[in-house]
Amino acid sequence: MPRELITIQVGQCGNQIGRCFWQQALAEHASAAAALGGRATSATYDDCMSSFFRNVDPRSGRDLGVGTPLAALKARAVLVDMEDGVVNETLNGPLGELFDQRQLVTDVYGAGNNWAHGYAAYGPQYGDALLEAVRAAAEKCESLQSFFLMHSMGGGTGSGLGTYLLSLLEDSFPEVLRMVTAVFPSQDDDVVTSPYNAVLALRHLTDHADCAMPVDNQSLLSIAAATATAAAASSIADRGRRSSTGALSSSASSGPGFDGMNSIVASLMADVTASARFPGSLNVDLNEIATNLVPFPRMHYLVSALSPLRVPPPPQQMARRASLPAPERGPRGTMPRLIADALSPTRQLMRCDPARSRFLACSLLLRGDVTVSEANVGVEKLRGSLDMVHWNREGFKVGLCNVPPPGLQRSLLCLSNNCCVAQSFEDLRQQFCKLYTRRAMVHHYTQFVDQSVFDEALESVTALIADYEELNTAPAPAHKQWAEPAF
Ligand SMILES: Nc1nc2c(ncn2[C@@H]2O[C@H](COP(=O)(O)OP(=O)(O)O)[C@@H](O)[C@H]2O)c(=O)[nH]1
Ligand SMILES: [Mg+2]
Repeated sequence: MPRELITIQVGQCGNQIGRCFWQQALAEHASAAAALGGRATSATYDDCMSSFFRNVDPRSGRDLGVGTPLAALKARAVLVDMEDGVVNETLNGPLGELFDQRQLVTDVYGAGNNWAHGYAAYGPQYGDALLEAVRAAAEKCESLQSFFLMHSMGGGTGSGLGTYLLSLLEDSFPEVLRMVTAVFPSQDDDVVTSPYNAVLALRHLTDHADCAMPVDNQSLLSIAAATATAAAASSIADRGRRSSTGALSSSASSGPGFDGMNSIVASLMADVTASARFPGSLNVDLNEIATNLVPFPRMHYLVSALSPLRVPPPPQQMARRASLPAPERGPRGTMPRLIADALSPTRQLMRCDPARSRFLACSLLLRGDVTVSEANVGVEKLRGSLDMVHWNREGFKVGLCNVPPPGLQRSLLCLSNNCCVAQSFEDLRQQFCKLYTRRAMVHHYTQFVDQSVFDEALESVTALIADYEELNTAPAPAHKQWAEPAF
């Protein structure tokens, strides 16, 4: 019986990623789509869907159980933004009916890309409303397993209010896992205060999340570009039937450009939760990921890579009321290919190269038609080639979920708890220090918080980097040498 997850999307980035995520979640549960279109009455609400969705009688608002016909799906989600434009777009778009008023916490002014405004002003002001919305969602779960926070680190609302909410969750729901998908700014980010916001938020992510999957916009952008190229190539090869793929890449270039990037993050979240939702021969739920991949509480940053590239379903397929045709199956990647791609630095969702640094642990979450023995052969090869910390040489966690992502036969999500994240955090720390040595823009923050918060955040990120670096360079203890008898 799958356990439930509640997503909490905070700020512009969090809500735009959330929108992509819910589109993909609906596409994945495509067996329900016909009923969503109102044409088939035979589709029923099943266990797999219950992780992410409630099945609600639209007239009475009453929850209908597993096994009943689909009535109306509501997402187990809380939408939070202090500038309500993106949330309103979601509500007025094709996904609008997935959410009701009790799931929303919004204001109109925004946090001005200032972490301190989100954390210290909006936090206390909206803390009760946030908890109430989360409680309402939690009460509708039978066995709530995890919160899934989505936000950016570089702005004000997602970064400030998002991290404030994380400690509220820790206090009010200590037994529920706190997973986070955090979008880090690119080095040429438009938001000039983004290094401050990211480092200030990082301290709270380190202290209050159970597990975080950092992604950065530079990496997302280059993977999205590679995906668009792959999509264009496949549409040339297969022109007639897949002309819609071409429409997707042109909309990505004409729009704000975030759609393709956000869809990669949505795939990450779909894959990391797939094993908790769908059946499989080696199920790995989120608790097991946290248990196996996080050896020390603060060192909970998992670098992710998806293999193969995912071409998202065209927008018209993802509309809530549209019928979803059975996805076309792409080529069937071999295990060595999937693994090699997932370890390539060009595929990491964070600017990192895990294969060249030491692993604390590694997880391979496979979906589709991969057999246990194929997976074992893959892990065996990795065991010989990756640098694992000496006290966790067996630290591989493998998951096998039968249901592949739409459009693929098989896929791999590789999650690495790897010392290479230290370099990304060091780059961020240096950007922070460039501003902070001059105390530039600090006065915007000291309206809301004491300046000591800057020093504490700097200390926290410095210690985190040092922890990873120490593990990266620590020599393995020499094997005990048996002295040869002296005769
Ligand atoms: N990947 C991605 N990044 C975003 C998106 N929207 C904003 N960002 C990034 O998030 C940061 C700004 O934060 P934003 O979410 O707009 O601020 P907030 O609304 O105050 O939380 C910058 O680094 C932006 O590049 C999005 O939809 N996707
Ligand atoms: Mg905003």
